[in-house]
Amino acid sequence: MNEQTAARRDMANAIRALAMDAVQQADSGHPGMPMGMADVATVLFSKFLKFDASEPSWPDRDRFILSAGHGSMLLYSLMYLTGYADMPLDELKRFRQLGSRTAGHPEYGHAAGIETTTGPLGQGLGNAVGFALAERLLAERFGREMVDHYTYVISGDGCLMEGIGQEAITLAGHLGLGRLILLFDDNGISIDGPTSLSTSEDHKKRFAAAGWHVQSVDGHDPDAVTRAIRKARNVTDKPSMIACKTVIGFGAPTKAGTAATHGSPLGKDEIAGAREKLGWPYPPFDIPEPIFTAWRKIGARGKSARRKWMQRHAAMADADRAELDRRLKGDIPPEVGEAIAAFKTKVATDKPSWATRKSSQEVLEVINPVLPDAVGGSADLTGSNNTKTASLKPVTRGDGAGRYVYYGIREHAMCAAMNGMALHGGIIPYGGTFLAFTDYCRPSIRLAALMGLRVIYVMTHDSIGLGEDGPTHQPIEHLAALRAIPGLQVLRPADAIETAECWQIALESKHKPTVIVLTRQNLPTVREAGEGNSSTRGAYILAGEPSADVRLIASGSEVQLALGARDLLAKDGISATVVSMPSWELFAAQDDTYRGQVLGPDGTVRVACEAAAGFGWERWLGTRGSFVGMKGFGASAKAADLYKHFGITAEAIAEAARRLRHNGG
Ligand SMILES: Cc1ncc(C[n+]2csc(CCOP(=O)(O)OP(=O)(O)O)c2C)c(N)n1
Repeated sequence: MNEQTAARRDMANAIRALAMDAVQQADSGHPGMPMGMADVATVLFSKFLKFDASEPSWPDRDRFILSAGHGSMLLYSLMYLTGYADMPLDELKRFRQLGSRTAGHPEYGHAAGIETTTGPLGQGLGNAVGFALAERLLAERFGREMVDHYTYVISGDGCLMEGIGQEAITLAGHLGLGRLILLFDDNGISIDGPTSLSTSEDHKKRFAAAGWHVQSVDGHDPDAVTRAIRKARNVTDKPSMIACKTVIGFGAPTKAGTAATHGSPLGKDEIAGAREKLGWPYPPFDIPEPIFTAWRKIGARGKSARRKWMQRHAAMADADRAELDRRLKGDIPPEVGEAIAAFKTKVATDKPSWATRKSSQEVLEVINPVLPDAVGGSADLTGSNNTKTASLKPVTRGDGAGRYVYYGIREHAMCAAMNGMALHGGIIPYGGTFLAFTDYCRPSIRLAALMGLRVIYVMTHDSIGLGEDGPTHQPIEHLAALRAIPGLQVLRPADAIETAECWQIALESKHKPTVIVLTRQNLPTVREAGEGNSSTRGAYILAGEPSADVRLIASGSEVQLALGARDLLAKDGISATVVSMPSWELFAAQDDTYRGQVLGPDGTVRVACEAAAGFGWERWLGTRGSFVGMKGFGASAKAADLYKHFGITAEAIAEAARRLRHNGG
């Protein structure tokens, strides 16, 4: 073995040792994957990855995504060895413990240098498509001088078996994302045992069929891996997949190559045997000086590239530099607020009867020209979600100047890619499908909420009001299910003015994802433009006096029904106040006094109405409340017939109020 080979082997063994020792100390975790991929990762970091460990957020760094998030010790070891300030050795020793930066799976925000949260298999691969797409779009705008980086992603069999994997692979292939390089940990093992138990797929053929450049190497031959990555980088018009044949738990004397190394500590004897087999006689967590120094050198290797980038940044034209900086900071230009205010004034005069999906499009028509950060799209429902505006050209394989992504029927990958774009920075992604199909988006929406990302979901056809498509398409429990996700804003506007306000809230929420819930059917304008943005408080009094003894609370398309019920009650001499509640989360964040003013004191008769499941509404109803809504699935019919059939009417709301008043004395 020559000197260079020996040094590389030692560097990879440092990763192996840290992974097995940290997992052993924590008495839980996954040593097999880091031990298997240590050689590949050593080649990637030492020869190719452009990064500077002292500046983890440098915008033009290459991105390294560990989609196989259970192998978190691979990432943590690399971060420690290369010198990330947030990853001292102590953090490795506290792997998986409360308050450490080394959670079981990598968590975005826990340590600078973790690019995304991974663990739910396939998500990282979907994110990587978004990262690579963002890179391409920004390079088109700001030039290769300023935006010139690769996205590397490590996926295992799990990521490739997951359905989201297929969506992500075909989307990346279709768009020809040449700077996306996937290193497949081709070890043939998952939790249950050999992958032959559950799959006989030829991944290489599958990737090739999706338009990827495909190679296959021995993942323990650093020279072969080097050649393959070099080749992949030179393929500019296709994403690249390198199937790296590896042995899971490489070095473990009896367990290597078996599922026993996947997700449990190796045990003291096996670790002692591995130390011997690998030629690593050092104590746990001890990295000998020359090996440590070699790794630290790699961590500093990107410094000169970063300095040169800083010089180019300083030399940019002032306006371009200001724009790049603004976009990377994620600030919204003031023109957006002005455009929204002007829109509200106009619709307050015109009082259109638009579906809120149409209102959303009209809002986007005024926002998109002044917000170049916005990149829209839809999962093959562009004409239904109304997500495309006149100024947006499609993003295509040959043209990165577009700002509209035809995601195809790939809801899950769309949402995962949007997470990647938001994480990359410089882009504000929004994308649409039907509200019922948030079920297909939910895993990525949940991660956007966990990470605190500004991703905007345009979810139309939001109730039985969509009509004849019937129960499969009519969301029932979806509002409740989305409202149950911590940190997610669910906004359901009642008319064009609230729709504009909801868009403003979504755009100004730098660290929160937002679902904007919109109707297919037309709705009257129920609001005046007013001062400021009333929707930011989540709920507000739309009509009536705070002193009235009945509160009628509704969101979206049912606000008009509450207004109708108020008129009916007035005929009986009962005064009622209508509360429009576009957002539970924003209302819950108000102080008690405000919430008390809007809902009235406890004991107030409150009737809530939403053409959806009532699950959770008791939160706002108090001791004398009732809910008018759906009790089961919908049906296929005209919207007006369905509202009558399911008893979601102004009459039903008024009747519920009368009954509560009567019962309560
Ligand atoms: C969506 C999802 N389903 C299931 C799991 C549980 N899980 C974690 S790792 C794993 C097996 C992954 O196999 P592979 O990618 O081959 O990893 P390796 O065994 O090579 O480490 C499973 C099923 C998960 N993390 N995410």
